[in-house]
Amino acid sequence: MDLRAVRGDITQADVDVIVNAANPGLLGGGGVDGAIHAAGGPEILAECRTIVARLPGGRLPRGQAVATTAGRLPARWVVHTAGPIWSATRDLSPVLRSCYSESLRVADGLGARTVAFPAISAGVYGWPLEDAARQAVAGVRAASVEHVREVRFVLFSDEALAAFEAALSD
Ligand code: AR6
Repeated sequence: MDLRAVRGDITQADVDVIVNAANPGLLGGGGVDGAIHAAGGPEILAECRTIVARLPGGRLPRGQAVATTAGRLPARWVVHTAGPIWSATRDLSPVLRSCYSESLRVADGLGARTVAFPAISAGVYGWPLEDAARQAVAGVRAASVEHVREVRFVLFSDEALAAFEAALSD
C-alpha cells in the first residue's frame, strides 16, 4: 500500500472510497460529516437510516465501519466510521486505530483500490493532532488488504498536513 498525505477537501477526492468521521447515530453532524452529506446529497443519509435501523441499539459502535453509496460525490462509496472522543484519562487509541483498519477492511471488501481518510477524531472529538496522525498511520499499516493500493490522508489545514507528513516519515 502506498500512503500519502495531501491538503484538500475530502468531498472532492477522486478515489473509490472516502471515509467519513461520523458519530454512532450515523444521521449526520458537523465537520467533515456535514460536508460529505451536503455535497453528496440525500441518498447517503437515506442509506445511513436503513443501516442504523438494523444495528443493535440503533448505533454504530465506535471503531467499526459501514459503507453506503457516495451519492453525487466523485467517490464510489462512503465508508462511515465513528471515532472515539478524546479522553485525557483513558487510552482509547486502540479504538481510533480500529477506525482506520476497519474502514480499510470494509473498503477492501468492496474491491476499492484507492481510499481517502480525514483526520478522524481530530476535530469536534478533540484528539490532539500529532497523536491522531500517529494512530492513523498505525491503524492503516495494521490493516491487511487485497485490493487497496493507495491510502490518501486528505487534510483540511496546513497544521494537519504537517502532522500527517511527520507521522508518515516516522
Ligand atoms: N475535508 C477534509 N477534512 C475535513 C473537512 C473536509 N471537507 N471538513 C473538516 N475536516 P470532525 P471528529 C477535518 O470534527 O473530530 C461531526 O459532527 C477537520 O478539520 O469533522 O471525528 C460528526 O457527526 C478535522 O481535522 O470529526 C461527529 O459528531 C477532521 O476533519 C463528530 O463531528 C475531523 O474533524 C466527529 O468528530
